[in-house]
Amino acid sequence: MKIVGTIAEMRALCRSAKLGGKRLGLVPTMGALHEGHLSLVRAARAKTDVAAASIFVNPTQFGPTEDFSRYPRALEKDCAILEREGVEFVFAPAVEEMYPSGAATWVTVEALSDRLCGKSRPGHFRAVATVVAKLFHIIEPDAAFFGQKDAAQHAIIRKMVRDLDMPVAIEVCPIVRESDGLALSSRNAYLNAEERKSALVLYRSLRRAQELFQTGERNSAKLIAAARQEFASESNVRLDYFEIVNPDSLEPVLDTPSPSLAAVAGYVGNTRLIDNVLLGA
Ligand code: PAJ
Repeated sequence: MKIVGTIAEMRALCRSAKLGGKRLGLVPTMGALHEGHLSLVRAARAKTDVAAASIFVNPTQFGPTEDFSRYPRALEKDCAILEREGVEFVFAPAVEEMYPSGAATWVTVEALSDRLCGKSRPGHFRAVATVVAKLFHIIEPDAAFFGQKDAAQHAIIRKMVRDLDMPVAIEVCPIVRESDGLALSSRNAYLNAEERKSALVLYRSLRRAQELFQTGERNSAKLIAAARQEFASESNVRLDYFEIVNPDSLEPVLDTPSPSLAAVAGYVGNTRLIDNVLLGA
C-alpha cells in the first residue's frame, strides 16, 4: 500500500493504476476509522479493481466554534487498518497541499446546501462539495463510496456529480450501528459513559417515527411530533432538528411519500451527532 501526500504523485499513481481498463474506487474519509468507514472500503474492494482511500481532516468544513482542532487523528493506525483491508493507495495530504494560499474557488450546490445540517452549519456543505470535487479531480475514480449515515452529504454529492457531469458513480452504503443502535461515528469518541447512553435517543426517535409510519401514519407533522417527544426525557441532549424530507431534494414533505428521509441531529453534551432512517424504502 502506498501512502501519498502530494497531489502530483497521487494523480500519477491513480492514472497508471487505471491503465488497461482497471476500475478505481475511492473512499473519502477524515480518518479515525471505524467499521462504518470499513464497510465503504469493503464495498469499494468488491465493486472495483483498485481501492483508494483519502484521509484528510478538511478544515474548511468546520465552523469557527466547531471541533477541527480536537477532531481525532490516527493516521498510522488508520493506514495499518487500510493495508489489512487491501487498499492500494491512501491519499493523506497536508492542509497546504490541498489549499494553496489564496485559494478562492468553491463548489456550491445551491438550495440543498442550506437544508438539514446546512441550516445550523453555514458553509459546511459548500466546503464538503469543494473538497470532494478536488478529490475527484485528483484521483479520477470510476466510483466513489459514501455512507447513508450522512444522507444530506451524499444527496449533495450526487447532485454535484450530475450537474457538473463528473464521470464518477456514487455508491451509497448502509449505516453501520453498534448493537444497541447507535450509529458509528468518529465523534462518538467524545462521549463519556452517561452521554453514550443519552445518545441513543437519536435512534430511538427515528424508530418511533418508523414504527408509526409502519402502522400507516403518513402525516409528517404527527410523525415528527412523536419523534420529538422522545427528547423530552433526555436533559443531556439538545435537539437541533428532526425533519422528514425528500431524500434527493432534502425538501420537507407533508405526507411522507415512500421513500422519505427521517433525519435527526442533536447535541449530546457538546458533541453534535446525526442519524437517519429511510421511511418506506
Ligand atoms: P467522515 O465523517 O470520515 O466519513 C467518511 C465516510 O464514512 C462518509 O461517507 C460517511 O457517511 C461514512 N460513514 C461514517 N459513519 C458511518 C456509519 N456509521 N455507517 C456507514 N458509513 C459511515 O464524511 C466525511 O468524512 C467528510 O465530510 C468527507 C466526505 C470525507 C469530506 O471531507
